[in-house]
Amino acid sequence: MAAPVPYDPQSAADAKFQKRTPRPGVTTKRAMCASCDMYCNVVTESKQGRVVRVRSSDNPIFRDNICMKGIMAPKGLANPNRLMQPLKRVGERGSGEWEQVTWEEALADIGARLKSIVANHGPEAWAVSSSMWNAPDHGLGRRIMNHVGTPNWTSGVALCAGNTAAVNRFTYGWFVNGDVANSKCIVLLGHNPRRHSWTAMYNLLRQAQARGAKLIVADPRRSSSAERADIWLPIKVGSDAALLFGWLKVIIDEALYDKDFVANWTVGFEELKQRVDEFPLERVARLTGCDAEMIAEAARMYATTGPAVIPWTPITDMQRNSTSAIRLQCILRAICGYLDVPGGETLQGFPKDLINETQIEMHHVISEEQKAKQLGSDDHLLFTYRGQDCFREPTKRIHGQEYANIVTGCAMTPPSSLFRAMAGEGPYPVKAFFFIGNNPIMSYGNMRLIIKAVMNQELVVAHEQFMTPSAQLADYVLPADSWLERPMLMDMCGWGAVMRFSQKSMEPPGECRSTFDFWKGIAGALDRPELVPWDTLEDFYDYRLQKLGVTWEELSESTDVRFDPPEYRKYRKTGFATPTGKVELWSESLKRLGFDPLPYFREDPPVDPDYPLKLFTGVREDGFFQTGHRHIEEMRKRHPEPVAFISPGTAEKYDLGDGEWVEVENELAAISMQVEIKEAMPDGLVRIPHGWWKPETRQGAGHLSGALRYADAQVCRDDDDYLDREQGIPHLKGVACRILKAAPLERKVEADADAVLAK
Ligand SMILES: Nc1nc2c(c(=O)[nH]1)N[C@H]1C(S)=C(S)[C@@H](COP(=O)(O)OP(=O)(O)OC[C@H]3O[C@@H](n4cnc5c(=O)[nH]c(N)nc54)[C@H](O)[C@@H]3O)O[C@H]1N2
Ligand SMILES: Nc1nc2c(c(=O)[nH]1)N[C@H]1C(S)=C(S)[C@@H](COP(=O)(O)OP(=O)(O)OC[C@H]3O[C@@H](n4cnc5c(=O)[nH]c(N)nc54)[C@H](O)[C@@H]3O)O[C@H]1N2
Ligand code: SF4
Ligand SMILES: [Mo]
Repeated sequence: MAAPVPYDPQSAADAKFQKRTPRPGVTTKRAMCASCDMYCNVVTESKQGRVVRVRSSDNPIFRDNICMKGIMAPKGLANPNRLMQPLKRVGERGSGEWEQVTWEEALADIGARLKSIVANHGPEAWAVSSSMWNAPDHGLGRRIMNHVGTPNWTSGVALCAGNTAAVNRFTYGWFVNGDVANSKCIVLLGHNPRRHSWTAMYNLLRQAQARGAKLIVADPRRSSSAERADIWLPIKVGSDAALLFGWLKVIIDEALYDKDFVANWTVGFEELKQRVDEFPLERVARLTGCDAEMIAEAARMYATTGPAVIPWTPITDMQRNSTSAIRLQCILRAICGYLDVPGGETLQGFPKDLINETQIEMHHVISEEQKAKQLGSDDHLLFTYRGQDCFREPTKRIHGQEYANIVTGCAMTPPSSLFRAMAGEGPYPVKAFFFIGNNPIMSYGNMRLIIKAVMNQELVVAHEQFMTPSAQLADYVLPADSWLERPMLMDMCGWGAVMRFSQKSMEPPGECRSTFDFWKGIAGALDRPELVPWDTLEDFYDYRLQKLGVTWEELSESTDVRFDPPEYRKYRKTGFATPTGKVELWSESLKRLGFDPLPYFREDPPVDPDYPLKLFTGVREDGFFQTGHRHIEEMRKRHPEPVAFISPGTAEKYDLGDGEWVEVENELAAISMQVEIKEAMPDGLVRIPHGWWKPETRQGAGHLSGALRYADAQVCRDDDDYLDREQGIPHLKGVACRILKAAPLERKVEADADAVLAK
């Protein structure tokens, strides 16, 4: 989740709302679109109680932030596929047989069964997977889990921004928010915002380039950002960490770093220098496939055209070397003097006037003994409680609270460890699994293991808008409201010191309820109603805003965004929120946890002749958000089928034509897609799209509406070679595979699907 609003409170405060005069019979509301995790400020227009139009904000700083997914939201959410009633499974799990029940019946049964699981197996036998951008619960889920005593919470943020936040803390104690709007040089590692993908970020980048900022892009593909870049580094997939070592080599050898900052505010520069010396440019050129002189030129541009930013990128969140790749970005920012300066990488903290989400979560109430049981604490522990404990004291020292669950990624169970335990391969049994605003079987690595894990549960509960492949395996599917149908107060979970407001535009349809109501219901069903004492979301927001002495309603009527005044170089007064108070280039904390205290680079395993190609999952489609939106006809017209991109050279080598159906296969599974030959792709690389299923096709365990045929998560490996050591997240950028014409393998996919059904 990210919402890069310009870090420029003055312009936001001064922004004159040119509120348009509504047409007769039309009601307008200021809202935040949550059809993706960008959360653009928008305006909704309603007639007779229904939203009929979503348009961009009246606030000039957000004027251009609107994309087709946001525009299509009223239609997508009014789709006949929308879940309207609570459903209880009546046949076998995954049989697709349901009966309608009331919320009260569902909650009473869920509560009774959960209490019994907790009594018989311990609270840690209850796990939850949730993505706060889809289903913001403002920390209430964790609050209940912490009181019950289970640490086993995971999320899509494990592969997207939450893990980056957790890794950033190991260098300078917090997560940076790049001031793109005022930067002079921007580096995109893969990350490719477009008009319909991360629109607000795309607009910020375009504005920055228009006023002269340089753009450096590293991407194996000639992406649209690469085409606009001052320097494009056509990097080998998955080799970002090696590239950044090359940059450091140039910057240190040529003394382009900020000597005062390094001398006064860092520890471990000499040790870092030694490690960097292992990466002469010839080696880096071999590892990355890029020209050595071009690598050097990019490094010089980054170091000397400051202030520069390396905006957060999910590409380095999903690699075998993720922790090192992220640490190297942190180190570059620090030694080049870009931390906490205008146009650089701001360290903002929580919004000061708000009870923040970490405070709502109450991580101090779960006992140390229960925290120690968090799955993954013994191996891939970086974003678990045990890993993040290193920052309790320094965070208290600087931010006044011990815990900072930045982007909700700093007290998580690694997904791979969780799903193994749920499948019966862990240190203790997990018996109950809830997923809220998350499609878990398709959203991590090794989908078939996750299916096994879900099937192995005694209780599975989904809170969803649609009957996703994951929901098809639940015992209860409870219908969720949408961003049009609830008020929202977003802090950025510590990523930025900003509050953002979204008004409710219409009533939720049918029996759809908010995540707040879901957790309030669960608290009641567990006989702990006092944990969610507020009657409504608005009451809860009033509570969180009490320091300001205004109500949610008053505030949301007056503005859509509220920044804390920016402060720069705060570390000069307080130090950094690390154990040493400095930027830790060499990390004692990582060493104590059993990891390399410096970044390093694990090379790819040798090429297996059976799987000579490499695949990556990504390049988001304009019309969908992640695994969602496949039910919207207009969007499916744009992207009717899952498509694998390959280069003309690869097409020729394997005798494949445009539009031909193929199987992309590795040791885990085979998935079906159509080939699209793209000049922009390098030879040997296959792009597969994320999250494909077809809601119009057969539901239930054997098909899962096509997920068993198309979903990328089936070929995303989670064995040790393919997991980042420190975080345990899967490598989605460079997985060995082969491509075969469809005919013989079509049968294999069917056979595999049958095998899953038979289990
Ligand atoms: N294999 C693989 N795994 C990945 C990725 C990948 O490329 N490949 N990408 C990763 C990335 S970048 C991300 S961000 C994560 C995303 O992971 P998720 O957050 O799971 O994303 P979605 O697939 O969008 O699933 C969200 C679900 O929430 C539902 N939903 C939407 N709004 C609401 C709401 O208001 N309330 C409730 N209760 N439900 C709602 C939608 O119907 C949808 O089914 O996945 C990560 N996992
Ligand atoms: N329309 C739409 N917009 C979306 C989303 C969506 O589903 N639909 N999802 C949103 C979410 S949750 C996210 S996280 C973002 C993701 O959006 P981006 O960060 O832009 O990621 P991708 O589009 O997957 O890929 C971006 C680029 O990374 C390149 N790439 C692939 N592998 C590597 C590698 O190993 N190294 C480098 N340097 N580059 C590589 C690809 O060639 C591609 O050009 O998009 C957001 N925006
Ligand atoms: S980028 Fe599009 S879908 Fe995402 S929040 Fe903005 S308008 Fe909505
Ligand atoms: Mo993401």
